Amino acid sequence: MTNNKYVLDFVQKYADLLTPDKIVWIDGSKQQKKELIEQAIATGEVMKLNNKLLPGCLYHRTAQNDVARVEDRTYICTRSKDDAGPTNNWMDPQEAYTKLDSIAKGSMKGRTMYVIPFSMGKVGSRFAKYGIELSDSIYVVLNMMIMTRVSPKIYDKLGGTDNFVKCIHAKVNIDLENRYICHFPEDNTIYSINSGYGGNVLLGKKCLALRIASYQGWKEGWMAEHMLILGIQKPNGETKYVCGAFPSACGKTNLAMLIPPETYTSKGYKVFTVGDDIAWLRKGRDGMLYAINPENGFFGVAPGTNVKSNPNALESTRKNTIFTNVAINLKNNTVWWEGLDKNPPQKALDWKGNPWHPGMVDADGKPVKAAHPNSRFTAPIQNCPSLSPEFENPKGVPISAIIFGGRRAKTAPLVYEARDWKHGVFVGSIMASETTAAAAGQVGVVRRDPMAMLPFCGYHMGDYFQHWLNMGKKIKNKPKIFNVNWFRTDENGNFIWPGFGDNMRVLDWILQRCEDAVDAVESPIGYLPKPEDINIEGLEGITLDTIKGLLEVDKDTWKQEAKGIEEFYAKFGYRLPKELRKELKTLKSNLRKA
Ligand code: OXD
Ligand code: MN
Repeated sequence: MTNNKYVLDFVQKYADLLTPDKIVWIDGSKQQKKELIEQAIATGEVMKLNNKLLPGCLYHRTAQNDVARVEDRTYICTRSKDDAGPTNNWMDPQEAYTKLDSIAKGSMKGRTMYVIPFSMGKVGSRFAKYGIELSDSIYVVLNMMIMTRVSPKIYDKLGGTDNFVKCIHAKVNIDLENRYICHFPEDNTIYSINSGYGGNVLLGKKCLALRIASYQGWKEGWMAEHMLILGIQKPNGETKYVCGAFPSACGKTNLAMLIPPETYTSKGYKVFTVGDDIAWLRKGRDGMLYAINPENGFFGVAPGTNVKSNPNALESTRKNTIFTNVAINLKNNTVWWEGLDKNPPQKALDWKGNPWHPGMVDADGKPVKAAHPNSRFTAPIQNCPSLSPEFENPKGVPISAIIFGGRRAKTAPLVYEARDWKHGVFVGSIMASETTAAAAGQVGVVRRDPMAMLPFCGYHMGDYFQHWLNMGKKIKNKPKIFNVNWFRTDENGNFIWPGFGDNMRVLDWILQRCEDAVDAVESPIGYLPKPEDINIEGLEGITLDTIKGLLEVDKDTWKQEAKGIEEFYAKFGYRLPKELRKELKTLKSNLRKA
């Protein structure tokens, strides 16, 4: 497959350690894929679904102790502990290699090791980064073939160099106590053991495209961000692009695939999806910031996805998709999950493989879920009806606005604009979400999640903030930066803003601000819309007064917020950029004066 010495040495080194019975080099061909699917069906690793209703779709169940990313077992292994920073778990690289090697040693005996060459970003583009993942899971191979560009062309592109991320995945025995997801940014290496769940094992995604790439971007002058990318085509045919960073489970996939309300579609507006989870950003020759989505598929949360909440996502899953930990409808061998429709299957298997029926309760009388709340679909991006025609553009798309957002019941208004790039970096750095009643534990606990990168930044977050500030100095035509909050609640705890497609109304204001087409009002936290500038035409139950309420900035709440920010910032010590300290001072003084 290749003569590249570095690739051959890498494969040999781990073959010697893990001792697989066989090594299979993945060539990206249809024939090989077909054979792998047949093998995985024969062993029960995957199941075929109804080929008429869900052509080419497969089903997989993970181990019950292995259903989500494990942040507490995820490490950044830099030589100096300080370089991983206060927001990451750290392990000494030598200690980590030795520990993981000793756990994984010999674990592929009786198994096959697959060698998966993949690219994040279009092969050959200036954005692209290459990786080679070794894995003993056909499920991983099949998922990587959807989520990334798997191709032996990557060996040609390497041209004899070691310019690839070494990714090692060994299932071992899916032992939670010995599960480790380790990143070695200084060695361009990822090492994941004892898991078979997506985010821990599809190493191109969170591990490479965010943790390792954020470090590479820092060193090389670009950015890897936990952001969706969408395009808004205006009635005159012009398309403007926006990136948005939101913590996990805040609706990024829904926003990326938004269908505008009638009042916009009737005028000719259209929204295009470029990406739903990750953006890589680089300065373009024209001084604008350009973004690509380095992925090639969606690894989306199934529950709650339905024809109303996200028809584009649902449509994306109707063919050649892998479903993980959803329920099986035994009547027709299709899939179901909570929130798909109001017709749960009368006879089903739940995500654990147990018989399930509607209304089922456990021994404590609690409802039994058919699908795991974090059950997923892995869908090819080309299936998405709203996919942007620019998705494959190797140059990326020019970004007009960056949006940050979180889940705040009271603090943040529906939308506000940062005064400038520096202030925008501050706004991103103070991003936070509150725990909701739906989650176990206390309600309203604030979790700071700067730029939605808390679990994904591969180096010291203070240096990361500085990198953002430095990028601002390099980009001549900087995107404007905004913060949105779809989750403000009324006195009964109900969401006030309808969200989903109606978020287009907020995007509309944002675009108008980018084009200097509308005024704004100064406030202690940044620029706010004039309430009448948020289009509420055709929106039932929302009046100008509702919008006024949604845009309110309560001084006392924000004084509390400033205290929380100060405490959070204290973690970063001398590595917190002085510009951000200054922004916090400005916020406090604005609140005093207001
Ligand atoms: C994801 C996440 O799976 O952010 O995208 O957790
Ligand atoms: Mn994500």
